[in-house]
Amino acid sequence: MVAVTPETGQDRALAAAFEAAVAADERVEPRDWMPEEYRASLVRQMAQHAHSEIIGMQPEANWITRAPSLRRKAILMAKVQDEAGHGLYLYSAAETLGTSRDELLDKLHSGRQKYSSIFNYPTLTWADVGAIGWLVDGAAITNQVPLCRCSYGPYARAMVRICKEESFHQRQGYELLLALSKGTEAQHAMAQDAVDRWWWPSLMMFGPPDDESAHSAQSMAWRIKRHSNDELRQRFVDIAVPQSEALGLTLPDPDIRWNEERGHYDFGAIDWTEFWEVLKGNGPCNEQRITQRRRAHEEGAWVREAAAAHAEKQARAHAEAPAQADADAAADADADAHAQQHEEARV
Ligand code: BYC
Repeated sequence: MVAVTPETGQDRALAAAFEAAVAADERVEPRDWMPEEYRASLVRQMAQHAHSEIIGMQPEANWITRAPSLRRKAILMAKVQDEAGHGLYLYSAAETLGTSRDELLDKLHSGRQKYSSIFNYPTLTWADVGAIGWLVDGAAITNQVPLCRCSYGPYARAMVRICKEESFHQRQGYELLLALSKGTEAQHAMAQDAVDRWWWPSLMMFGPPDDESAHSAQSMAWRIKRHSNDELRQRFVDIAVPQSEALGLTLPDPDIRWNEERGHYDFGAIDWTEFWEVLKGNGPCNEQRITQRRRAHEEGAWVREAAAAHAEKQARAHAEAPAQADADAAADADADAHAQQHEEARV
């Protein structure tokens, strides 16, 4: 099952133990022996996933200042913050495989690692926030729930929390779209237009068709992925069609119809040329997204430097005089509290 070439008796025993653990649905943990190809494939997928979370903050953050009410603004801010948190869990999980966050970000910024195709589309109206929640987060959950059973422990555990938060995101998008759909004629039209634009790119999120998916077979053998791209895409369509009916919105695909024999909804052909073009960097927003990401990284350099200097100072103090370091930390906390009081007094 596993593509390794064990050279010694010990290597063969390690490879056999790994294969047996995966076949028995046991979790592989960071200190366990694993084939280099397994490690590399996980880093590839987890890095792409982490990058998608932080790039995914951009299209939605675009609407924070223009949210139509305080309630909607508070919800959207919380959601965008959650996406940053998801990125952090996933970068941390990837670090357990011996890579650093700096290295992964460098690969994102230089175009050597990907992020999800979906975030290269623009958010043109407020209804897009709802369509992203309903369709994009809905597709993400469909893909990610099986990842909670991924063979690599840290990734699987990160996914449990992420999926809980994604479920809330999906509900808020659905509720937002429902309010628009049942609102004025103009609001309904705005919701319909957003769904028309986000439907097909959401189906592309699941990746290329199975016969063009380079990694699926190996990733499924290693139980990183539990289902193929096409299986998950079908599952999503089957969930989304009745939801669209409840929303009072149509999906932009005249070929959608229930297939009694298959027990699934049939749907029309996906434009895979568009998908591959977006992956090559030719989507509507690729350049804007990566430019903004690089700028945010550069502007955050002082925060990373300050945090590293602080951590180094703390570590040095602990190494030199643990008791004194604790006293210093308490003094720092007092100083912070004092500064905060001072700040509040000024306000
Ligand atoms: N976009 O062999 P395949 C979110 C690439 S974030 C771009 O089938 P695999 C959210 C693929 O990487 C959701 N590239 O690959 C955040 C490969 O290229 P490389 C993100 C894609 O890995 C903020 C090539 O095409 N979710 O929900 O077996 C706000 C061949 O593909 C895409 C995840 O990342 C794509 N859509 O399967 C709101 C989930 N699809 O690497 C929401 C974790 C494929 O050889 N990832 N490619 O250069 C996965 O489950 C799998 O990686 C995929 C692809 C199903 C996406």
